Amino acid sequence: MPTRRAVLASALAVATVRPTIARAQAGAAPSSTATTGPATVLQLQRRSIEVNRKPASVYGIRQPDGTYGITTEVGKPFRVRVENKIDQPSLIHWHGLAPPWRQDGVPGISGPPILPGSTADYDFPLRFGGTFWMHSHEGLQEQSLMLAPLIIHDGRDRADQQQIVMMLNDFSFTPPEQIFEDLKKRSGGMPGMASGGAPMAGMARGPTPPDLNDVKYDAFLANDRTLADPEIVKVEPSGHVLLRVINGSSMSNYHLDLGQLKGELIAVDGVRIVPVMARRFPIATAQRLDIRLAMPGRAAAYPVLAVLEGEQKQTGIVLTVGGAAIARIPDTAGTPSPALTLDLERRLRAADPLKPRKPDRVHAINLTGEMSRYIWSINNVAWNKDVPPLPIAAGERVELVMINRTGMPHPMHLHGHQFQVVEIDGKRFPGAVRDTVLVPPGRRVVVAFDANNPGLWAFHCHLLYHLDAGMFTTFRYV
Ligand SMILES: [Cu+2]
Repeated sequence: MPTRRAVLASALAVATVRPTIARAQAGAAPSSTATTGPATVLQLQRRSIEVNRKPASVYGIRQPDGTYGITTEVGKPFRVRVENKIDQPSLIHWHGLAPPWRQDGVPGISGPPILPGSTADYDFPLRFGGTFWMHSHEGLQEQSLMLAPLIIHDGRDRADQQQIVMMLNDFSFTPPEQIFEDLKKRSGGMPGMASGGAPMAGMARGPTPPDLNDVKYDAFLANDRTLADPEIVKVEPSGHVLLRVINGSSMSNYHLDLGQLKGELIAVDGVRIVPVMARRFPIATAQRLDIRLAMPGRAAAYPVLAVLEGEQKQTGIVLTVGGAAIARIPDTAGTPSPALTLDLERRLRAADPLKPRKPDRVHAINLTGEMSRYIWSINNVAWNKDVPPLPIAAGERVELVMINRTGMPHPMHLHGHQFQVVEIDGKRFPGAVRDTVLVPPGRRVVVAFDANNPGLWAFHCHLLYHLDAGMFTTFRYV
């Protein structure tokens, strides 16, 4: 009898010899081409944008008509053909969706990369709506903007509501491979960075300020633009806006600043919460915020800014009512922003929480690292292909107890499932259901999820260079 592991291993082996097709697995509802029409084509491309008045060669994910990413509807199948038009292998992850595992888009985990000139097909049902995104999980391509919005409309969308997508990115003219090399080289003796990886004795919280932003970027982009030439969006006087903010940055957390506007946060990571009103919201790497805005009737320009955590750098878009003049907005804020905290996270309540249940399995997830060599790890193991998956079993309620024993915050992302934040620093509460949660230095965050999507799933820090340096592991169940 083959073991479960052997069966899965052979499934992976099959995937490697059929390099271009990711097929729907058991669990995906069959789709009918007669009723759904042809697949949406997404092309992985090179393109050029202008940053700080200089041309920059980046990647993009576009449909043949130029549309970035996908906007679709809940209940429809996700029928997509990805065409690799770049000169490198690539594979696209549907961040926040729950596809069959072989269609999850993580090279070596869910399937092989798509070779240059090849295609891969995807087909699975969309069971929930919200604000999601897609990005390459191959190498460091995400840093070069191999990413796009993935919006799924559902009953939350109002006919009288203008939808605005705001994609945040960090940008460097230095190639990502060079950035990574520099991080590894300079972490050794750099003062102020030494605390980054050393496992802390106990839960030191306080005297040592956290290390933030270990990459110095040339620019921060909102919808590919800086504040020198921001995107201007016309909105109706007294109109209703649904702002979908996606933090597609590789390494950057922000405070979203609505300025004079007050926002009603209705969803995080695409999932409904009990609404929260505020003017400022934290957004960690890979997270999303859905914010309803009731626009004033008065003609004016309303900047929506994202201020880099711990810094003055900012980016943003401008909403204009009634053709108001738009003043130049500086790309630095007046004062440095604080580090992101869990103050909002612990106030969030899921609109549709998990059914209360004792966990069948609890995994201790220590977030660990060694800053002197720029090695990041989970339970002191830096990821490599020989690391065995963490065991769980189908049908279980699983809890992950994450404790950050490093000096840097880590936005932790689970593939293929949505989890609920159920505890922060020892206090239980029915928090937000989401797919990425920030674990600041020294803090303990517990999430719960139901093992209802069998396969081999990635779980990792979403800071690109931390992920690449080893803060990555997997879960497996059949
Ligand atoms: Cu990290």
